[in-house]
Amino acid sequence: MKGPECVELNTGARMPVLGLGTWKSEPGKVAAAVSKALDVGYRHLDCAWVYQNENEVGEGIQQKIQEGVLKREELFVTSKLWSTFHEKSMVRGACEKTLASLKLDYLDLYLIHWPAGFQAGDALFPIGEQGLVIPSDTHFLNTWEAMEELVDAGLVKAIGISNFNHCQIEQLLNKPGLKYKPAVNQIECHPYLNQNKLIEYCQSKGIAITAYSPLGSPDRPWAKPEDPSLLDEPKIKDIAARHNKTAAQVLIRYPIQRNLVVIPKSVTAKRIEENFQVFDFALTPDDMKAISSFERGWRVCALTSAREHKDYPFNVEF
Ligand code: NAP
Ligand code: SBI
Repeated sequence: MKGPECVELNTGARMPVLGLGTWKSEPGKVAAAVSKALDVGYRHLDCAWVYQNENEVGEGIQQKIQEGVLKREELFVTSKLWSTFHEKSMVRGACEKTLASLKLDYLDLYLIHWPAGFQAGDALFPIGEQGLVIPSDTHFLNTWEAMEELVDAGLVKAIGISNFNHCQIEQLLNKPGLKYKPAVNQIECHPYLNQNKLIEYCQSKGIAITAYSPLGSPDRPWAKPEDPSLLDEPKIKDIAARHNKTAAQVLIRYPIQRNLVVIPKSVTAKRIEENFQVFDFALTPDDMKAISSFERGWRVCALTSAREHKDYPFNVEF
């Protein structure tokens, strides 16, 4: 079977432009979702320690490798270092836990999930008196050195970042003694938050972009009835109808035509299949322009409990 399209990373590795997201995928459903995705041709999975479901994601992977549907080397698996593990001494252990849960001996990509470090401990979001997250006294430049060691130890093929703004990336690229540049910045990106400036900056530095929440994350826990809804936008539905496609397929095709990687989440078999059927049509330049005009600076993942953190990424323009 012909694999899906890929982008080439600055490591020389190829990363499939479409992956399955797994945030909010319940442990009881995600193994079947991963199995279904691998059956229909997905070769890229987006995971994270904080999603608390990596063990079950690993069961889905394991099942399909054992059935001979695919070999490990045909799959691209990303995971992320959670913010409570930013101390240099904690990074390797965190990565090893993720590898054990996923039942893998290496990751294709390991990201620093957020630039801001949180107080170490059992709480994933340690919250202090003001309702704000309690910071750690770490800095991502030091955490990055421990990420580089994971590459040298063979635990991960590539390292990258997520939710970093361009000033933070500039700091990383200018770090004295930098050994490996980030391969990817994974950021929120959809027609309500097109991220033109940050994308242009990263692409100019050879850093690939993964677009998260491409459908506007309708299952985000903090959704309010008055929030805008991409999947219900009449103009997006019109464009979809003209191509005989669904609004979700248009929202997934849109970042692909911007040379981005995209990771829609679903645990519904029919949608997992639908979301993969995006390589048999093309949006026109007019469609692309119309879709980009929904820009409204609207974020799903603003992480407001960290808004006063010294390394909070969203207090600058991009
Ligand atoms: P999303 O992919 O934009 O939306 C997921 C929601 O859309 C789910 O409710 C899903 O429902 C529904 N859906 C999927 N396909 C659909 C279709 N064809 N028609 C109608 N509804 C559909 O949201 P997301 O989960 O926030 O983002 C995607 C992934 O990006 C995450 O899962 C995660 O892997 C990653 N992410 C990373 C970060 C970060 O900080 N790095 C932050 C956010 C997200 P069902 O599942 O019920 O089918
Ligand atoms: C979680 F598991 C819990 C909360 C939460 O809020 C911010 C967005 C995020 C994240 O950090 N990465 C995600 O994919 N979702 C998340 C995850």
